[in-house]
Amino acid sequence: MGKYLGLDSSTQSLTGLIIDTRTGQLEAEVSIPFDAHFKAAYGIDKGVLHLGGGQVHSAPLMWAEALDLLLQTLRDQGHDLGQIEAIAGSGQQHGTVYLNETAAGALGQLRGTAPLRDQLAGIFSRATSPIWMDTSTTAQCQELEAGVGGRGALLELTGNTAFERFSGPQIRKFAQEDPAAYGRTAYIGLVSSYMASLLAGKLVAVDPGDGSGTNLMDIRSRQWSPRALAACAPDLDHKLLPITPADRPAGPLSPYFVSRYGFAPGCQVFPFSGDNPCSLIGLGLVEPGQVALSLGTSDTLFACMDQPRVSALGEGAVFASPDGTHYMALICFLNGSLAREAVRDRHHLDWPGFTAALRQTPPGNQGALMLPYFAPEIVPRVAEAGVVRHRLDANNPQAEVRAVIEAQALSSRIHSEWMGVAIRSLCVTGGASTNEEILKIFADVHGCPVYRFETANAAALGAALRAHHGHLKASGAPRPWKEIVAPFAKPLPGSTIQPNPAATAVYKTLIDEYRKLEQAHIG
Ligand code: XUL
Repeated sequence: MGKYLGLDSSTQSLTGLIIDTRTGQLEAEVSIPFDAHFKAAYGIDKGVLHLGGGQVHSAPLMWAEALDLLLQTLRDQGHDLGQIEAIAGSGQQHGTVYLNETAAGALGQLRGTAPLRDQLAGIFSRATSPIWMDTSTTAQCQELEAGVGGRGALLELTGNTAFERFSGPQIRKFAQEDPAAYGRTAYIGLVSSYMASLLAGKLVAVDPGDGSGTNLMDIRSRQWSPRALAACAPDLDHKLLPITPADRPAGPLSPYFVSRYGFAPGCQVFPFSGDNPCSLIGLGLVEPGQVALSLGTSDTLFACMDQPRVSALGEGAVFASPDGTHYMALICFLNGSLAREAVRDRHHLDWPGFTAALRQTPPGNQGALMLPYFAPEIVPRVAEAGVVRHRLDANNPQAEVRAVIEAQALSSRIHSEWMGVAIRSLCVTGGASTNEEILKIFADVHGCPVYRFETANAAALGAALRAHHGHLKASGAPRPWKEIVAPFAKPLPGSTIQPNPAATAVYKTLIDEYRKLEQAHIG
């Protein structure tokens, strides 16, 4: 025993990860890529359906089929699912699932003799689910903000201004455009609550972490806001599944999974959360001031906050942490690898050449600065691409390389100030995190230790850790989060870089110069 399963229902795949908490090891990690199995049957491309006009949907029945396939694969690989004590999961955030009045009954009567697909095809009042890539709801965002008293009011109430991808605007659009189907909808849930419902064989509530991605949840009370629901769509308070604490067991696993895959009858199901809130746990960020930065195409910063602070400028999303007490901030800097690669290519460098340039140049770059907007930027909001150089020679490859990395580090510092959290440690993941010279600059600019973390799937790991934490608590032997995450979310050995005080002092002055430069160019 001591084994837990974490599932991650993401845009392009469903992943299952089993942890063995007695050994501190990952026992299994299996992914079902949707395109490889369901492309023809569901007409998807990279997991999604492009329906025109910015509408991007996916197919909830496909996610159910993927669940069967994933569990069968784990079994075929020889994993004894009977040893799993509890399951929790993560879902791509914001996506909504629309069920008719037969759903609760169908979920409760699942028989192990036929696949989920055959038994659940009739439960949807809308065959497809709008997901986070959908950008078609600008009008509904404005209407929702106006309906609760303005942009600032929605921000204060829910922790976020209205975003096109968030569930509230998506639900409103459906109610407006297809009132008949909306009328036939008995239950609205999220990707996360839908996947948990399949497992529990009954409708499972939404957790506050994913509830925060709807524009409909009061971020302080962690309950639906009647004001936001009323402004969103008719009768929504009756249709939307309730919110439940993430660590309250949803119930035992449906007998369907017991008979079909050999799970133990007592295996518990916990509410699923969003993929980002689960990643917060999977990265070990369970104390305020712990921050992670994923260096990918875009750079994404995750932070654990003690309070639901918001950015007046809309520079990040705020979600409740599924740890039950804290909050998470998510800030996306669009010009991540995009900008690093643009500089590398502009100067015909390879990565070793890029790294050498960082080694050959001093912290502070002798006052040379760059605003690295190679593409329009999300944080800070910059509508049009345009690189700004200040005391920077565009023909000097070394200075250019240092300028782009310093800009990214300074920007991550300046635009996370609204969190009101002193950053104590920075965990860096993603492609560029293997570059020690880049990490040194982030350590010096933030004045805190930086360490590397390697994760195939932080969301699925976070889900498995949530199952462990919830199971111990439900068994009357709770353990602090810090102890739960420690064996699995640890720095790569030897990867920790301490800040250099002399360089940190240089950056202290440069932060204000960079801020002034930004303000001069983007107001
Ligand atoms: C977060 C967001 C995405 C989705 C899909 O706000 O839209 O990260 O959660 O992963």
